[in-house]
Amino acid sequence: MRVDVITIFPELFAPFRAAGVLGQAIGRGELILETHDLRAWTKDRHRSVDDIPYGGGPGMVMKPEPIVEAVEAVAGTKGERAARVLLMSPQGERLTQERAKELAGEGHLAIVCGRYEGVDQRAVELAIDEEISIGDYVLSGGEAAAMVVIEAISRFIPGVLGNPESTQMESFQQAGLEGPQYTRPAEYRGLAVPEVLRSGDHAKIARWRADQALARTKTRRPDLLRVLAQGEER
Ligand code: JA5
Repeated sequence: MRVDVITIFPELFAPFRAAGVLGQAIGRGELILETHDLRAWTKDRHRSVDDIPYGGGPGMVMKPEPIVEAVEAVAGTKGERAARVLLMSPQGERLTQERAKELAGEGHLAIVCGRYEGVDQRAVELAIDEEISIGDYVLSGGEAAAMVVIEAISRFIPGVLGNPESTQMESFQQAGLEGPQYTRPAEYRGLAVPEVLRSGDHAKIARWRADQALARTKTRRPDLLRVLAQGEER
């Protein structure tokens, strides 16, 4: 899979690309992640990517030309697009595990990261296939949100995770939360690992874990249980 990111801060992605399972997947060529400095598509002396808003008001708006030309260079023109083009935006559809899986099925994604107060609507209409939000909070730009999208989708790329069982587990558990987890030592600062986990009784352990997961979901995310009970869209 290939992901091209268009941003005025490509340097933000350097440590992200290098670390962990994502870095290993890039090293093996399973994921190609390229960043592109939006200012490369500016033509003025100051390499401007923003301008004042029509109609007045505070802040600046991203100019359409650099974004449209960057997307055309990276993903092709709208009729013959090589990539699905996303814009990180609080106005977009919310990212879910299901949506991440669908996006991972695209061979090629381009992700545009906004800054300032937002993007000229003509750029959205001409260059963007889909706006994606990661949640209802304000960020200063799309870069951190793009990293969330990339990390979520990368986990579906074959070979990215060492242990395919853990993705499967997570997708089974998608409807609910996981329970508590423990590693050694058996006692730490007076807090003991629950005896059942040290019992060796695997059936009993599985039941205990399921109970714990359900109890935690009931108290912390009752909305997820309604989804489970009714099989409604999440
Ligand atoms: C802000 C100029 O889903 C949370 C998000 C917040 C936010 C995103 S996505 N993009 C931007 C942005 O600000 O481009």
